[in-house]
Amino acid sequence: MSEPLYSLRMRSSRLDSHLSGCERLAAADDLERLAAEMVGRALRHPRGRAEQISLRVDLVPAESIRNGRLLDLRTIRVDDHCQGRQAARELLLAAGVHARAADAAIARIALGAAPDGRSMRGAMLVDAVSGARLEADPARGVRASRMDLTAAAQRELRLRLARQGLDNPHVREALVLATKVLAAPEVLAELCWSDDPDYTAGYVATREHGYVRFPHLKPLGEERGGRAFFVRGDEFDRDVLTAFLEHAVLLIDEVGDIGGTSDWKELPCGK
Ligand code: WAQ
Ligand code: MG
Repeated sequence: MSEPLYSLRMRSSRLDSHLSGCERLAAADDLERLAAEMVGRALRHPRGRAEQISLRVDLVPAESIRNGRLLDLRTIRVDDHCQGRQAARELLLAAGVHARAADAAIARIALGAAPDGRSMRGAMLVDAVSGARLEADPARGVRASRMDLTAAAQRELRLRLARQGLDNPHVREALVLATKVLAAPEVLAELCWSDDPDYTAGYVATREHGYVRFPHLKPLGEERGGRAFFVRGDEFDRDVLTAFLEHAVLLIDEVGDIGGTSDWKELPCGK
């Protein structure tokens, strides 16, 4: 790797509550444009205009940058969020998450996983067997950052997503985030749905099936969303995993398969 990169992290809030966040990697030449884009996004969020915006920029040394390949993506057709959550649950079980842990995580995201009943700023760490929450701060959770696509991979991804009608920032950023999260060996699976009231889709990411989207994991208008990273309790060191998710630098240079939409039964599950 030649060129050093900057990590950009944006976090915004409104009415003392988390509004949005975004994390990117950028070469020096792109830094100003990306920073302006992030600020613009916080000012035009579907839940209202940000009242506080924090933007943090850190140089990441070239030698710390690892490359990788994006998870494959596919969409499973579901009629509504009840069916979507059922399908997401089955996929989590197929990845080795125990039923009580999957059910607990779904229920917590649905009820607002932060102590005040709203969405967290980051993700829950969930023991895949017991369902216990393991993150140090239940309002903040753990935030994955320092991951992005190379310019060439970004172009290729946008082309492939556009063919499926999916080229939007939610999909692009979530796919990159899930790829980094699954790069941690102690993470078995991730579950996510958006906290934006106008965006009902979510996904389960696992090593075996990749990034599997469900068009409905919550009802339209619902503001509670979140993420759960399911970890194997026996292999898990919270500080090591948190340091990896927050600090390891992943620059994805290879795009995975971007598949179409299929019915739930077509997914080869539980083999
Ligand atoms: N690290 C950990 N957790 C995060 C991060 C992060 N960098 N960013 C957001 N979260 C958590 C936080 O609890 C948010 O409330 C929640 O995730 C949702 O964040 O169609 O838009 O940015 O394939 O609203 C998924 C489906 C969309 C995309 C996800 O998430 C698709 C989305 P949002
Ligand atoms: Mg959001």
